[in-house]
Amino acid sequence: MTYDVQRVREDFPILRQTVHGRPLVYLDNAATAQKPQSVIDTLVRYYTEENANIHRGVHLLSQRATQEYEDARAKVQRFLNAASTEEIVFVRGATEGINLVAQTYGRRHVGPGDEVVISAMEHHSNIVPWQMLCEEKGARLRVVPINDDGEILLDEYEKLLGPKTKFVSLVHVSNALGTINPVGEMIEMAHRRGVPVLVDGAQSVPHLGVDVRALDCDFFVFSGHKLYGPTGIGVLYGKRALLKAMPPWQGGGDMISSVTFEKTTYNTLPYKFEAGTPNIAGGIGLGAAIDYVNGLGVDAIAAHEHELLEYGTRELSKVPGLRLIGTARHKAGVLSFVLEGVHPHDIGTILDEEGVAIRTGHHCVQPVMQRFGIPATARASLGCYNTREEIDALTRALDRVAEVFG
Ligand code: 7TS
Repeated sequence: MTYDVQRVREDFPILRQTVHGRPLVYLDNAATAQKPQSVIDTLVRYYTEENANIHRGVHLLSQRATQEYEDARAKVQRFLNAASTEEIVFVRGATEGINLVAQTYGRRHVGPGDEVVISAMEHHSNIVPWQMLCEEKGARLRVVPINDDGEILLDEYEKLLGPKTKFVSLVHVSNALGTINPVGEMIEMAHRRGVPVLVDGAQSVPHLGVDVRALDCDFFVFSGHKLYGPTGIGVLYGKRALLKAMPPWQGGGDMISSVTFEKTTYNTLPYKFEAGTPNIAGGIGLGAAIDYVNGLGVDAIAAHEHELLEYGTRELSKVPGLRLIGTARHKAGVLSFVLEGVHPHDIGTILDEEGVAIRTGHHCVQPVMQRFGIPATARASLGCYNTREEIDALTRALDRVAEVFG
């Protein structure tokens, strides 16, 4: 079956609008993706017909809301190929998932003189929580370097893994460079030394098929809003045995099994990590987003985006003075670039006037910018609804930038 991108576009009502009098060309999917009508309808239906708190009511609405929320958890479990719904913890997003692991597993297992290993292309959300932990514990953060194409140096990684290594946390797909990291191999290398690994899948889940059991990662996090779902909902996957042994993080309702002033016992998995009323609509909306993505087929989306990435790479390379940042052999749909003599923010502003939405700045990866000796990049990032014509609109708009600054 061929991928009918025009059909896909019809599912996204926001794409019908014009911006500054021009058709919207949305190329900021790494920041957040747009929502299909089915996800929007699910949220409206939930609030119109079902809204109630979950896991507590005997009344019909509460039972329905609980059922839908738990159905969504099962969809996530199947989507990631996790062994059980006990391994799927709903959180606010990738950021909260990483903080949860750092503050529970990390605090328990990382001590003075120990080391936590990350890569040089981590998003700030996979740097700062580990830095905070290391500071608190007197431990050391070690960083695997990358080459000029934006690829991890595996032999350097190997050298960093040692008896002091207590944890490894790696980004699957870089948001700034597009690099797809060989996380399967890197997990195997860590496991040979008995070190657990967290994979930050914020940018991989929307663009590649992810199988947490095939990867054998110990933890995996992603955000719903980059997967065509709502904001404020995300997932922490953890292997059951690890989650079970971990202390809870936040205390409150729903995460307990019984409370007295003397002693509290905790709820079973995954509820032990879900204190307080969660983002119920968000969870249900994420379930609808997963249905949507499954309907298109993750492999079909990946193939479409890959074709666009290759086209975009060719077309952008023809733009005078343009330098692509992130030229790894294995890449997902991210085109980061700088233009000689033009600040990325000026590129962003002129592109916006042409209706082209991209992101400019450091993309929450300041160390990557330092590594490449640049203050910022302009970044076009692809989604399931982008087209070749939109890449052409981007290059045309870049010609306008050249006119203004030429
Ligand atoms: N990890 C990676 C690789 C990311 O790209 C992001 C967000 C996060 C973690 C954090 O996700 P959150 O949903 O918890 O905020 N990346 C971007 C971006 O590239 N532009 O805006 C947000």
